[in-house]
Amino acid sequence: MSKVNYPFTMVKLAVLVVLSGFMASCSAGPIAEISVSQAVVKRPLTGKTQTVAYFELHNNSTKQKTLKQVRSQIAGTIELHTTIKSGSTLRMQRLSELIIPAHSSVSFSPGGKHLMLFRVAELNATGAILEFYFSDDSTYAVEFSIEDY
Ligand SMILES: [Cu+2]
Repeated sequence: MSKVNYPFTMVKLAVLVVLSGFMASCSAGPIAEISVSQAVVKRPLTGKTQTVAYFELHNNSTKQKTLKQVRSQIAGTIELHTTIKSGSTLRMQRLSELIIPAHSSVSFSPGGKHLMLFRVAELNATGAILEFYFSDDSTYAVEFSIEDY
């Protein structure tokens, strides 16, 4: 009997190990619906209280997400801006919201979309948390690094 059961038990053990490995990866968290990479806040120039932030915003979900607002303790106000070319001049335009289609990314980078931070205190730290608010009431706290221009 034991000679028959032994290999069977081994198989069950192997399945258990695979399952517990799977569950461990689940408890570490499934891929978040929203992720942010290359998140940088530029340290305001001396005497200035406004600055910009850049990042890549990834929608990893199967639904479109609408970014409504970004807030942080380091700034009085944060606006979503895009850059519009009119003739030969570039000018910034405020966006009331930003739609990120399912399974896609939006780049906030120099010359394009960016976050505009107003009433920024002196930034001596190397990082700051910005909170992203979406229309579906989901919010994400994102760690930005603070870098010089
Ligand atoms: Cu701007």
